[in-house]
Amino acid sequence: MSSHDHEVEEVLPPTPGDRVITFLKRKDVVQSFVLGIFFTLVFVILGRDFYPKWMPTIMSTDMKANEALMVAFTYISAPVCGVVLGIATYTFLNRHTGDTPPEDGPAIRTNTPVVVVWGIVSSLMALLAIIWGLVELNVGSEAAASEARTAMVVEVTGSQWVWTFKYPAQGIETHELNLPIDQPVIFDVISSDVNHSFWPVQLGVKVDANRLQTTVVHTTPTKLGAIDVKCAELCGLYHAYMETTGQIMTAADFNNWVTAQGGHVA
Ligand SMILES: [Cu+2]
Repeated sequence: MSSHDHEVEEVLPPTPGDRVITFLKRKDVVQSFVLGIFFTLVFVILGRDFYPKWMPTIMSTDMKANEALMVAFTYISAPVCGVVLGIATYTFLNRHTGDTPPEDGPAIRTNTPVVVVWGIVSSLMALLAIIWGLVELNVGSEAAASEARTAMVVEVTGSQWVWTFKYPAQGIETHELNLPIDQPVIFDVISSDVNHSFWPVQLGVKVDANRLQTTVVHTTPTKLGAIDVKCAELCGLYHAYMETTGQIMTAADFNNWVTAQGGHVA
């Protein structure tokens, strides 16, 4: 390179566009990016095909909605996890190469384009989550309003450390939560002592059980089989053991069970 060429280079400072192109051509940046895309795809595949398999069985429309939400949020977060893991992996694989690390670019906090882009992107993500949540809430309460007349009521009482289920229309009280399939159900939830949280896992609903204040949650079981009922609010020494089971049954089986408990078919 002649001294003349050298002078010309120094006279023209790199434009922001040049700096971006130089940055994107860097070997470490390209390789981290490729690794980032690889890990993003891994998370997308895990989120679509594997995570749902590890969830509790879907036995209501609420649980189905929970699954859809989890899958969507996995997709949204996949590029973030992918890029971070890509950079970490590149760094790990090249830790012994002895290269001098490239000089730092401008700090992120003073880099206006980065701040603006990231501000907008993260706001849109937060907005999506809020709107999604509000729509789901609204769908749930509309469905509840239309089902209120036909719904079966179960009065749920949490107490240290046992769940009690009272079926007022059937006149029975038990500690196992049996429900007929495809029958809307309203849970009136209350506590007789400290705060608990009523969580019939496979039905995809969870609500606080407070003293003196009934909280209401509704769902419709859509699949036959066993369910787990847990307490999801730390409530004392045996909180971890405050769990029971139940069955989603056919209407006929449910009526037989009610009769066997000494109740009457509603
Ligand atoms: Cu508890």
